[in-house]
Amino acid sequence: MAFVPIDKEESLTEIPPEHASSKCHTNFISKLPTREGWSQPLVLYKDYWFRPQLLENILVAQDTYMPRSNDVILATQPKCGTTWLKALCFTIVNRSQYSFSNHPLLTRNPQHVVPFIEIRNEGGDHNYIESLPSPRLLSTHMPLSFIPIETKNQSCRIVYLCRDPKDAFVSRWYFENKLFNGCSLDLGKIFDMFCEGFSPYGPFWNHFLEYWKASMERPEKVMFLKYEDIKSDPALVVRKLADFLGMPFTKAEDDGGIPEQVVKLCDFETLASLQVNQTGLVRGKNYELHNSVFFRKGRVGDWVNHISEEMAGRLDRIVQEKLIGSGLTF
Ligand code: PAP
Repeated sequence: MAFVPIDKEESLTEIPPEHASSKCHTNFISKLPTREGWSQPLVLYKDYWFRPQLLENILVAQDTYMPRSNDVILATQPKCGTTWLKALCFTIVNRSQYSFSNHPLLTRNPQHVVPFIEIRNEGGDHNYIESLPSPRLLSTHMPLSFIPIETKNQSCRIVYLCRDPKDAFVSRWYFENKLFNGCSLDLGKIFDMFCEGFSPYGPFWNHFLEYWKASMERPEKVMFLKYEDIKSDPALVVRKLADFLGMPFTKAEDDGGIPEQVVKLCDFETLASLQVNQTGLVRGKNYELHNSVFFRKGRVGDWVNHISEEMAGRLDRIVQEKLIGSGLTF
């Protein structure tokens, strides 16, 4: 299987595409239960909370995305390591195309080389994904049950990445305050909401569990990863990813240290120090997003610097209770 690299500059936007059903979706969304507390009110749809604009994009994607059996989908709860997973998988599947010294990731943010299914490019062109040649490397924050795979009888491969909820929470708090200029969310208040499952794409435990169960049932199709496991042995995970993606490293590649070079290129320090990730911008119709918002600390356990032991214990107990019996633990 040869993945075709994306040459067109892709950018992220939360602006919904011009779509015939868009107005209809807007009306539908305006009638959904709404709750305030985050930087924007969230709406509840099929037991998950979303920003209204993103839900609109999801509904459009459900109408327009035509899964192909050889699609590979990188799925994450936001702030669980999407940028890293995109960089790793893009580098693994395109390793025969690019040398490490002249690699697209040296000049483009990882978020832009793997397009989201539901978040459209700047022009709002929802046909962009359909115009990509197979096999496609795509990404999503959608819960598994929202991806129109099963319904269209396709069986794409999915790589899911999750993270210790305490670190994902802290990362979300920073991101939210940076993304929405002037927004200053009270950490204690949004922690309470997060613990209730009220957060964008939350409850996070249901998001985790949907993919976890699928990975137990169909391990050849759904690979489940934890951010902490990549941190502890990145080269091992890179090898496992290459196997899962049907592109195992040859003995010569292994002997030549290619997995380690993939790790190095996609390492937080390497990517965060690049000019494109320090000063680059993504423009949407009514906002600008700095590439740097995707790089903060990139550490395991940074929560200790932001939430108390008592808060951590409370969240840990909730997570334990929600995941009980599933076999998934943190
Ligand atoms: P998204 O959900 O908005 O798409 P995502 O990449 O999941 O973004 O979240 C960003 C987090 O991943 C940040 O975590 P932090 O706030 O705890 O620091 C960011 O630093 C981290 N991150 C980005 N790139 C890497 C990388 N190459 N290695 C490890 N962590 C990374």
